[in-house]
Amino acid sequence: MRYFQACFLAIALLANAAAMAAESARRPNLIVLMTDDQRFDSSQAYGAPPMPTPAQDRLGREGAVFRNSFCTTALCAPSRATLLTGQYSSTHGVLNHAKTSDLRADAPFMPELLRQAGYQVVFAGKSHLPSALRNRTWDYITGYIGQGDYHNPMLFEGVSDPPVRCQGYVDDIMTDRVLGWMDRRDAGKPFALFLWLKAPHAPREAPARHANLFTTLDLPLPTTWSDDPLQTWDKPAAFLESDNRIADQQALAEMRRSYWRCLVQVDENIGRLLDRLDRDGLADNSLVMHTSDNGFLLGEFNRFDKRVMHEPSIRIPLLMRWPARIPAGTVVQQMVANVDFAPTLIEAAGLPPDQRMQGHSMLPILTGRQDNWRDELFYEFYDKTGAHKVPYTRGVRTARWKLIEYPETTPVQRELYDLAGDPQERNNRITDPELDDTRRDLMRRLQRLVTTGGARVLAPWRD
Ligand code: SGN
Repeated sequence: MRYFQACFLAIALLANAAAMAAESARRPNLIVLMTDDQRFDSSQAYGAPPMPTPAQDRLGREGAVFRNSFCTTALCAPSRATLLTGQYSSTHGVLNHAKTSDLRADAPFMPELLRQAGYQVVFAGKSHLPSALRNRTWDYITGYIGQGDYHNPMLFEGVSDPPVRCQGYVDDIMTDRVLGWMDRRDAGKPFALFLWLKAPHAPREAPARHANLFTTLDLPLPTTWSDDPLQTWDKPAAFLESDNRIADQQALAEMRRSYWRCLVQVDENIGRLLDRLDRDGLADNSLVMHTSDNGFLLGEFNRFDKRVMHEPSIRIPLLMRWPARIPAGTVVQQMVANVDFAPTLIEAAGLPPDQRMQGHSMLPILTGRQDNWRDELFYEFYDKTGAHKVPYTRGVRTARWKLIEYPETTPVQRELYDLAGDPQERNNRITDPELDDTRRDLMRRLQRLVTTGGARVLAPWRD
């Protein structure tokens, strides 16, 4: 009898182990492609940039295009940290680009949660965190400290060796290294791969093969370009006095040329990765997402850069393909934020939600399982001493309205836009008596988000 019981137990254990192995084999690979300062409308999947973008278009066509995707702070390091933790900047602790501004020890670190669940985890490229993520455990990590260089960059591999000078173009090398790792990976385990490219961040240098592109590019001026930008727009001093004005049309033309030139290789490198997934038969059960850390003003209101809460700065591209779960051609209209990305990856990996994360998995809205999605988006910005002198900013955006405030100004300066009638945010209606109720409602929402929204907001609430 004992003998039969033992046999039965052994068979049950084996069956269980086999089921677990099959389950883990089915878990999707997770591939997170990120660029730096890539505008929402810079691929054909969203807009009409001056070059073809076949790889990004393919992701959108074969998966989902999120039409309303936003960052919760438009700055590189805090935004990247939000993707990695599912938390707001003021909660995970990366507020700006100060050398001391790194993740709080108690912040959830999504790649580590995946690693503990059996994923191979790989990071390649720009993190912009002071640690360069070398204080974490990876199956493979390569990248650089801070902004890095485009040409012949100093790159590290592993967590302890010092960076060494490498020949070539940074985003090409990072992609090569990721493809090289794919040759060596353990095919019995799923992987989570973060390939975070440098382009099109300033000082925008394209690879030599594209150096002469767009020399004669002649684009119309942005519709909010003005010959007298300080008088034209009814915006508060906090916005007008930021140091982000483009000198003249010639400077704008040069900025646009270098910006678009830099993005051509981004699509090429994404294409190389997608081709490899095809070749290795991995495409069907891999979730591939492509996004950017923030958007970029490219001449709107005669300005450049990100940081501000206006649409070109906070809107980010988000394409997501996972043929096994997401129907091709899906278009998502709901407002999603980068605080939702980590919870989404965690759910896709089959893990329970991490209660410390402040966003929500987007899988239910992708598969039509959920109607009651967020109807407001919280924004915060804390790099007031960094480049361009943009003051502390916070605000709330709904599908129709946007309230922006600069909490350290006295009296508090604010902007209010009706995005339905004024998507370009030309008319600041903060003092419009017709919108008294709307303004009060948005102020209440913002106060609730600031005081109870879970973010450890730095500037207190003031009426
Ligand atoms: C950094 C900033 C850019 C900024 C340039 C130039 N990037 O590269 O936003 O335009 O400096 O600044 S950041 O995301 O790392 O902050 S300037 O002050 O010299 O014009």
